[in-house]
Amino acid sequence: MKVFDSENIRNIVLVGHGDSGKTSLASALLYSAGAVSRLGRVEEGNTITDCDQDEIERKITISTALARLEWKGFKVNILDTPGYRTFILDTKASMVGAETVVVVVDAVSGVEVQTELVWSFAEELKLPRAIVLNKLDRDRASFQRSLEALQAAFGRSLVPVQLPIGEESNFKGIVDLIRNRAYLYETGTSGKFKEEAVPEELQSEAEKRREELIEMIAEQDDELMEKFFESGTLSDAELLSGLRKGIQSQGVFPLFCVSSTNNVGVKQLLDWIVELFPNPLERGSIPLVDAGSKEETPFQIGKDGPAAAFVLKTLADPFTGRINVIKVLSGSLKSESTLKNFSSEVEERLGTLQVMQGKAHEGVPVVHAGDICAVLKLKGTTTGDTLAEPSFQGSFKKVEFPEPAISYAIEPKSRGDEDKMSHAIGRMLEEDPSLRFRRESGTKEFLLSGSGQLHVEVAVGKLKKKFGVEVVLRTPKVPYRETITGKADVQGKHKKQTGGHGQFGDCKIRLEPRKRDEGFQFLNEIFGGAIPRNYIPAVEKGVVEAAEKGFLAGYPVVDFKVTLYDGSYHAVDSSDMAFKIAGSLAFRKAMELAKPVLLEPIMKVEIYAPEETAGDVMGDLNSRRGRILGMDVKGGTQVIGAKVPMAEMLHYAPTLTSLTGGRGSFHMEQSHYDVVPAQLVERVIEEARREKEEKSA
Ligand SMILES: Nc1nc2c(ncn2[C@@H]2O[C@H](COP(=O)(O)OP(=O)(O)OP(=O)(O)O)[C@@H](O)[C@H]2O)c(=O)[nH]1
Ligand SMILES: [Mg+2]
Repeated sequence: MKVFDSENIRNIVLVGHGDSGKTSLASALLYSAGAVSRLGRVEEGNTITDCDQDEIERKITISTALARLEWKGFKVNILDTPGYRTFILDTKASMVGAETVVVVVDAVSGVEVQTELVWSFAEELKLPRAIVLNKLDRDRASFQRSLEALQAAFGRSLVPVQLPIGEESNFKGIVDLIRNRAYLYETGTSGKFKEEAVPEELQSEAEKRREELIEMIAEQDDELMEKFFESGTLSDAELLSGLRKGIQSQGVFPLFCVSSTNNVGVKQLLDWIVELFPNPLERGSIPLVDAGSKEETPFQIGKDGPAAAFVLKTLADPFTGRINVIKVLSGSLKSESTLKNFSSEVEERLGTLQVMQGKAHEGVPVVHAGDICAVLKLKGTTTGDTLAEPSFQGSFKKVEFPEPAISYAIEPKSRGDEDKMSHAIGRMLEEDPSLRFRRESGTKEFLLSGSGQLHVEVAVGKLKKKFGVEVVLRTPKVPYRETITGKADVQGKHKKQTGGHGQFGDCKIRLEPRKRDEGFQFLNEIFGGAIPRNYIPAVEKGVVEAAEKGFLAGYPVVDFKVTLYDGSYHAVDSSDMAFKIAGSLAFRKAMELAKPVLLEPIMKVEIYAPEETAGDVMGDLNSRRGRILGMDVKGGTQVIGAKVPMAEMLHYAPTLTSLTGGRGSFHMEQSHYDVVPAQLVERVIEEARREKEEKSA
């Protein structure tokens, strides 16, 4: 396997809305460069980058895959990411691996919701961007309309460097505005083309667009601007170097034209990827946390210095074991070397470094700064970790994952498999840090959370296929809580005289509400030893235990203050146990008087729906006790923000699907707790009682 120097490497990440053609473009790039012998198709399940069984079955990308090709002496690493919102966090995490973000846009639909989202990720990560306008061969594809929408969304620094020749099914080539030449492709998907002069009917359009491009490039640099004012144009060399710089400094976002499935325009795109896009050493600084001071300092990818690499992604392969995809950010990494994991503090011995082609991998002796490779079977290393020679003394900043939107209660099909299930889920979490698994203390259920129904379903499918654990998913119970709205002042006395040793504990407490989320507070105001000091923790424990058991419907009581201000004791009969019981008794008595209420979790929901269905979606939200917070239109999609009680959102996904004809999606996270309206309280209490009976039956 060939080894490439940092300067001869280009790392690109393909991002975009679901179905825009990222995987097909990766396939066309690989085929055009001769890295594979046929043009893989998503429909046929034979692309290099949709290599997982689930991806092949569903015909969508679920998890980022890495592939590579060689073009004119350069190595291009391609990260093909998911476009579906449900999996978009994987996309974001993969973006840090590239120096150029290639935003793939469907020429029929133009700017879509996820186009904007991935653009905002790239902005946040300060990454250079290029746009590939794909599917120009489709009916109703439009260069003009797509360009207008793109410039409206992302500004006029987004400039075409190519024009399509022929429309829709007649799309057969491109005019390259940089070289001022035309490239006409043969029909079929061979990728064979002829270079010609710009066709006459496109000359005036090409000239106008070329001038716009030159002007935009001149604007990037004072010297070029001066030159442009003097001579009214730029030389080819200035155009090229100016465009390179403009892309790198994120002042220019070039737009390319292709049809991935017809393999048109792809070879010119390859030319420009290696000629215009920045190499890894030209990447702006990335944050590095010093191992000693824990301070963040800017770090520049460099060939010198100790070897260091960042783990972009961890895959759990049932056959190969753990695969870590890493990017070398400093020095050169050699096969069979020993590195320190600066995140988990373990020492890792690397085997042979592997370069990836989708699922397949192949050994290499050394990998230089900026290149991406894989290492197999590391013990204690996962996504976001830093592996380095001990003298490196630092770790790169991890990508943070927000709380997932949807939770399901999960349990193994066969009882007693809890441990096996937890273990398998643990392995899966390594691979997918946007999944979460926890036990909800309020309801005692195991919850598996993901960014959407599909995400959790795919995870459950994997549990079965990869780890042989079958589970059932249920709608999770709503973790209601209880609190008080009034005050109470009571005495709790526990006195028992049975045979030998008696029991005696006596306490007086005040119970008062606290603000939402202020939690529990216990104040001891006993003076003069009415209760000896060593019994006071027992009173508190009694209160806490009673509060956990709830009062109205068995849900934990939260946000209250207890002040213990008096009591009495017995020299012989008092004990921790007696005072604990007294504390519990006092608490329950106080609850009766303190106007208890039920609290329910309220979700912050964001819904994406086609504009024409927005009315129905909002009507439905109203019937779910939802409060609309705001509305926004993004490229034909209505974005609705709302707060809705969790209890009303448990079966929302199928409703949204039917309201929007399958085109809607949503995202939600817990916002806060609010009082359950009086007319619904009885129902919740009743349900809780029934459940308790079922359990004890
Ligand atoms: N006509 C036409 N169809 C295309 C083109 N590129 C992709 N497609 C089709 O569009 C569909 C989606 O293509 P993919 O490559 O899977 O899209 P993707 O962006 O990778 O999708 P996700 O990974 O699910 O986000 C497939 O049916 C492709 O055959 C193109 O240039 N022209
Ligand atoms: Mg894909």
